[in-house]
Amino acid sequence: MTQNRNVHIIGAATSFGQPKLGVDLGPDAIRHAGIVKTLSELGMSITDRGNVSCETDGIASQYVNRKESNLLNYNAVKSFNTSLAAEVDDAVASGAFPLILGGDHSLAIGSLAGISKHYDNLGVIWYDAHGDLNDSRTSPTGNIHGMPLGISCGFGDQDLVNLYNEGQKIKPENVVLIGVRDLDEGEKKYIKENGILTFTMMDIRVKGIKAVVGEAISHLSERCDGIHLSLDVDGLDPLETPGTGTPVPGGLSLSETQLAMQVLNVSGQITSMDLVEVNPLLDNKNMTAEKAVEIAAWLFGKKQL
Ligand code: B3U
Ligand code: MN
Ligand code: MN
Repeated sequence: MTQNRNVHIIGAATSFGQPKLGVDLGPDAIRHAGIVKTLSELGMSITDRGNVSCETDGIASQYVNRKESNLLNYNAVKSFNTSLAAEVDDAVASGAFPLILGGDHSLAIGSLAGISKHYDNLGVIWYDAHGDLNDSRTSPTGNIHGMPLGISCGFGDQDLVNLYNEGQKIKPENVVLIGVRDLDEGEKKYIKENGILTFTMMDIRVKGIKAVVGEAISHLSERCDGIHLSLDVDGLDPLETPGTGTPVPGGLSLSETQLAMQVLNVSGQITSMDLVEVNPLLDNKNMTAEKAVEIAAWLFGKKQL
């Protein structure tokens, strides 16, 4: 397979999945850092579909709109992701590679709902410091950005599981976690019970990122008809990407991430991507958005020489 060169950028300007202000400005920060120009210069055909608009309860209700006791902004997350899923579905139906810019990671509920409709067995590489496998009972925060991978696997709030189309969107055996170093107890249990292929930072230190990404690709390409890359910039070390809401020390370096993206590019297997958790209000001179552009460029074939 060679990578699809027709790329549709979709802005997912949401901050509803967590409480910090500014992550909804992530898509525009990535645009200001030159995503369209950079990918165009690599020979991609780029369409920027703008930011997804949707009816939500409004920012003022952000801190009070809870279903039950502990799912922050539940209604807004549901409504936003329903609109996002339709937009992503439309991009894939038109034959494009959807590149979803975030925005907090709860947006993956909608992106995976829209994308998975087009595959029998979608694989997912989750490049993140976190597992994002909580549900309302295991979550220490009630923040839905810590839940999208679990929800997409059919675990947790059933209205979110069934969002856009009925049922589980991906199978746990089709998921690979890369870069994790901050897992909650319930997430560890879920990983073990469901046999999710997981590469912690320690595994990466031992094996090297090139071997890890190679294993991820061979695990998924055997069984999957497409592979979605969901890349949370907090997978990288906060020294590289400080503009993010929940930084965790001891992460991947920029050059390891470059190598990871180059291996994925050479594989030709990646069919869609989320680039999430860029928060310009927490950043230093937009450097995190600039790194996000670099990361996308390597995935789309940028070479050093
Ligand atoms: N696991 C914690 C923290 C967290 C998850 N994802 C992010 N932070 N970005 C939680 O809230 O579920
Ligand atoms: Mn995440
Ligand atoms: Mn994370």
